[in-house]
Amino acid sequence: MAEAPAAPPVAASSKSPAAKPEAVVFVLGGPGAGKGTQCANIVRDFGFAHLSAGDLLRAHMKSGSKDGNMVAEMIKQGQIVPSEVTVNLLLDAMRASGKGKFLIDGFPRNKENRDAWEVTAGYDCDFVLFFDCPEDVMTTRLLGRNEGRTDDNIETIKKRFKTFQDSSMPVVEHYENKGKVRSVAAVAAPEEVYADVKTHFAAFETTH
Ligand code: UP5
Ligand code: MG
Repeated sequence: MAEAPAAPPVAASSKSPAAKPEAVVFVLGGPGAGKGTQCANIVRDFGFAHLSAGDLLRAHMKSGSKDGNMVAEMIKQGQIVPSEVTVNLLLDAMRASGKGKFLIDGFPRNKENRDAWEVTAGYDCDFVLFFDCPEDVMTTRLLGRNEGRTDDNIETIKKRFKTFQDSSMPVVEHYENKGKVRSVAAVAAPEEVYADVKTHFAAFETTH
């Protein structure tokens, strides 16, 4: 008798909810807190796929898609792109990766993002990895990055900080109230920060 096919790890269509993948971690923290830097370490040691919502949006804006100009302008203004665009990019990238463990970097950034994720994906994260970093440290890092990002200038950085405080911190607080936040001080050198990050993933692996 033929075996029933295994359920896909993520939505077969980005419009329909699917079974929850093995692990979904939202990685949050202010602009320049070190989310992308630390995600690379987690990928290397714990076998996660890293999906940066910002990277996906930047690729989308360069792809000539019809809403590309809107996305480009919103990033330059430090504003949060409408959830439908971001959630669909993330779910498509998850499906394309063929992996079952995901770091969702820089998302959800506001309540609308979080609600749209729960409705469209159909499941919540396992936990939130939060990088705690003061604005002066983040400013120095962003101004020294030199990767040609349209938002790494002091005017946009100030707007990004305001958006983060007004819209994104309430998301972190929501998850704090659910006991899902694993917070890491992000000021030290990358390898020291990672030592803390690693303890959270090692603990997750033993209990999950
Ligand atoms: N660096 C890193 N760690 C360091 C350490 N411990 N010590 C010293 N230096 C350190 O790091 C930034 C810089 O600091 C690098 O040069 C690094 O070497 C150094 P990085 O790891 O890149 O930090 P990260 O937190 O990833 O910073 P990033 O600028 O990517 O964060 P943002 O949250 O601002 O950017 P993101 O790409 O996620 O989003 C950009 C924009 O896209 C948003 O402002 C918004 O307009 C839009 N967006 C949405 O609308 N919706 C989304 O869901 C996501 C994004
Ligand atoms: Mg980043």
